[in-house]
Amino acid sequence: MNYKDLMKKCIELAKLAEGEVSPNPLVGCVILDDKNNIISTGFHKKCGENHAERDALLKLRNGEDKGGTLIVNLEPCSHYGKTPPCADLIIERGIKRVVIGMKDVNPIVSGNGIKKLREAGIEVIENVFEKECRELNEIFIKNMLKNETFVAIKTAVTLDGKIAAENGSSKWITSEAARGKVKNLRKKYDAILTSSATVIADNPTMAHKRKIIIDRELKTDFYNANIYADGEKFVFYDKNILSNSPKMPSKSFLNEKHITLCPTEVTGNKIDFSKVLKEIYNLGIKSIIVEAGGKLNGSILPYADKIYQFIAPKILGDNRGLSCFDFRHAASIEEAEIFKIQNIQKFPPDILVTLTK
Ligand code: AOF
Ligand code: ZN
Repeated sequence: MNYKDLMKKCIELAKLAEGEVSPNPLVGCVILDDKNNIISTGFHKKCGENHAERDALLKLRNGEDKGGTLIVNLEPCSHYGKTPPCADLIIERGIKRVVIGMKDVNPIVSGNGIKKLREAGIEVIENVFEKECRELNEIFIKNMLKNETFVAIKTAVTLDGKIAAENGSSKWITSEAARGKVKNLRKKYDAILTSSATVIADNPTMAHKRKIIIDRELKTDFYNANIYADGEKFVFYDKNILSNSPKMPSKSFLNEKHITLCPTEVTGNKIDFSKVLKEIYNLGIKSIIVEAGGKLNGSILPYADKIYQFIAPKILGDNRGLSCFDFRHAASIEEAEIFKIQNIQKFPPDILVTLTK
């Protein structure tokens, strides 16, 4: 039996909860009866709620699934966490075969779920459609293996790589279809990160439940800028700015507007992004999407796991326009940063090139 299409279905189910499960993985599950008919599906809907396997199994009456096959994109868990182990329920229900997309990278589980199932006499088929399953949970994998926040950068550029003309105008380089896709991408990430330069130049709203603003000198207008209108805000600024400086808003104002000030290290006018990213991880923000100008994009590029580059078929043809990664003078092509193209999609008349490290 070819389980690839059913694994694809697990991925589709898992994606229904995109943006809802952090810090947990995205997981979907399909159950077949002993004649290989689909009798149930499920997915993990929210951190703290039932895992995908439990969700799918509990929709069935005990006995209905006896002798059946369970397909799931992540190894079933073996631990008592917020819910009891899925492996135990699978064994209890008399499932005879479990098909898994990838081994769990969570050290508490990692292989123990598979072992438990095999010891109970269940046939386990591993690594089906593995590359796609790993891609689905790239954030979870980075969090678990490195204890670091996953960093994606989004840019919208002309064919000649400019994010704005010399006068700063950038509305709009890409089409409405492309900008609609950006709204969808944002949902996958725990927070949007931007810079004071972008807030001041474009006054964007960047609708999201959490926003991070890099504002070294506290130059943004906390009272009027659109970015502060909704959501939870974290502002990283130079820790040397005194708490009694006139730029510092009052504690009660900050509370009322859901703004948290995060003092951070600055060396020679430059924010230390490795420190900022650690602080972001410690705040419980497991993934970010960066939407900013060339300077910030360039500074954070060494930490980027992914780039979403929207490209419009427009040519500025002017070397004074603003570049999307503007952080150095590169004298030769040997100095280029190299990424891999993961995917190319059309959002007419533009394209989206998705790149990874
Ligand atoms: C999920 N959903 O469908 C599966 C998970 O905090 P807990 O108790 O929900 O446990 C989370 C861990 O369970 C998670 O890190 C992963 O290792 C494992 N499997 N988690 O959230 C699921 N199957
Ligand atoms: Zn589980």
